[in-house]
Amino acid sequence: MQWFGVFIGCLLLLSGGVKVVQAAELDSDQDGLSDRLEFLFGSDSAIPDTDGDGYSDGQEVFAGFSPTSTDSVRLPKSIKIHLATQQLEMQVNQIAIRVFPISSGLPRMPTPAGDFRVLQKVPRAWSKAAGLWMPWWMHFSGRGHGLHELPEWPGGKKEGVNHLGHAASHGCVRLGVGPAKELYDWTPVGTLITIVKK
Ligand SMILES: [Ca+2]
Ligand SMILES: [Ca+2]
Repeated sequence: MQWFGVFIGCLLLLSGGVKVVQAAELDSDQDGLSDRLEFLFGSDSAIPDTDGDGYSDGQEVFAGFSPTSTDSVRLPKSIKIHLATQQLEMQVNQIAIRVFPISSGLPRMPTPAGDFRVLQKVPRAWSKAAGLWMPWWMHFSGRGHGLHELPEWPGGKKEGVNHLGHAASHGCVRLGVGPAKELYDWTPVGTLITIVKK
């Protein structure tokens, strides 16, 4: 029942507004990797395919490969969640490549801090107790906490689109339409999730 309790908790919302967390960044060579990230990954911001392997720097970093080497050594993917700022970072080699606004648990039912792993992925999880769909569900705590898109009723009505950027759930981490699926598709089972309070 605890699992379903968390599901229900994730549906309880407070008022608020969406934060803009990413400004447009300069991408001089139009390879999908900003000049700032090219600097951090050591690639050339004037050459779209720095290592000449046929894959652009942006493609390689997003997929977790080095843009400066043709060997097959992977750069680790991870997810970092900042509860204080209600932001989620998709990280490659511990460098944030995307930042999304989230909605985590209320103070009385907080999202747990610590290191976790993605345990299970379900494209569209059904909450039997609440009678609602949780799109792009990724379970991480072993106690029913997960990441998912803003929930939906069977009729198609969607909740909480204007509540991202504020703690509002009973422990889950909610993402907006677009980011939730992008994160789901990008994340293998077993990926490290680090949740910090600051
Ligand atoms: Ca670039
Ligand atoms: Ca390349």
